[in-house]
Amino acid sequence: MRKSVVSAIACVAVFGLSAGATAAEYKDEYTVSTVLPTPFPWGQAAERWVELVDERTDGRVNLKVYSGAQLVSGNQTQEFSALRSGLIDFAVGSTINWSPQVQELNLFSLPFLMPDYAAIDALTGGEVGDRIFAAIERQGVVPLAWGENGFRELTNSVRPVRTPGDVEGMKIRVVGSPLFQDTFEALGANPTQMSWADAKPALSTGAVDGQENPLSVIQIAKMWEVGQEYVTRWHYMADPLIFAANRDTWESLPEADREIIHEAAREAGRWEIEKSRAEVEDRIATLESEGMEIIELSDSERAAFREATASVYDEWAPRIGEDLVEQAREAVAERER
Ligand code: X2X
Repeated sequence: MRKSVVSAIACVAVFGLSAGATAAEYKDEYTVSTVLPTPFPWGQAAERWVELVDERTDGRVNLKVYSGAQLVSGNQTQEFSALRSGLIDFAVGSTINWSPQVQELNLFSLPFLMPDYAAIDALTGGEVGDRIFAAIERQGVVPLAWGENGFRELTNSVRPVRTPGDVEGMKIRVVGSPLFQDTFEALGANPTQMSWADAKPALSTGAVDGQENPLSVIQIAKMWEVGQEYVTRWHYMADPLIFAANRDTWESLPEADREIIHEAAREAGRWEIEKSRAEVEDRIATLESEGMEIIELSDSERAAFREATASVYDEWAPRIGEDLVEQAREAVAERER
């Protein structure tokens, strides 16, 4: 035994230097988890990242997208834990899906906090965004860049929704997030938490009457095919996407590659945000041509939903951090438009 220890030390002494000086050891493949694949903007963001990294590292860093949260058997709210533990190397994830592990991410789910794109940008691009990234780091994951799933709108198969009273008693599929449960309960609806994988089947059998997702998702997933007739554009919240890395994977990579991956994530994120915002009008036209009725709310109609969900702030601001919520409100109020 002693001899083997000695020879091991000798090996390190002989080969240690050269091993350190040669190229880092790369995995054959690094996994990138997403929920939605291409052609959803979310999947496109991840694919763009993969392409840029491939090009700029001359194939040294081989990222591969696994969509449908398949690396966590479709349990999208487990994605962050898997990213932290190393089961997943990289991810482009929604703030909603990671909020059970990172309380601060619930900020973006607060109803009617962000009225427009400028408000989202004021948060993600400012000190609030830095604080959110710091919270993710504290949870053991390396945040790299922002993307966007989009303003989430309400669809249903029952009736046009213009007032909180219209959603009363409606069975609504929501993501597995306790805050969403509270928002829809505050409206008098009957929310059911389920993964994206279960959402369309539940809509098509009529197990639920409605759901909420960005227009891109409503269109690409062809929600009209599962009986969804009405879309209410209430813009009650928008979920940013976050590009991130497992910490050990990140630290195993040479500094130069980390820089490339980081910059590629920023570029892919910016590209996807711009593109998905630019596509909204076309999406609406498609939904209309497929026979969906689009309900636009007036300011006062939207205010009625805001008032009906105000209790969510009382419940959630302490968990998110009162000062973070306050800082976010100020950043939104002072945003440049
Ligand atoms: O499950 C959803 O609704 C989705 C696809 O938008 C998210 O992953 C947050």
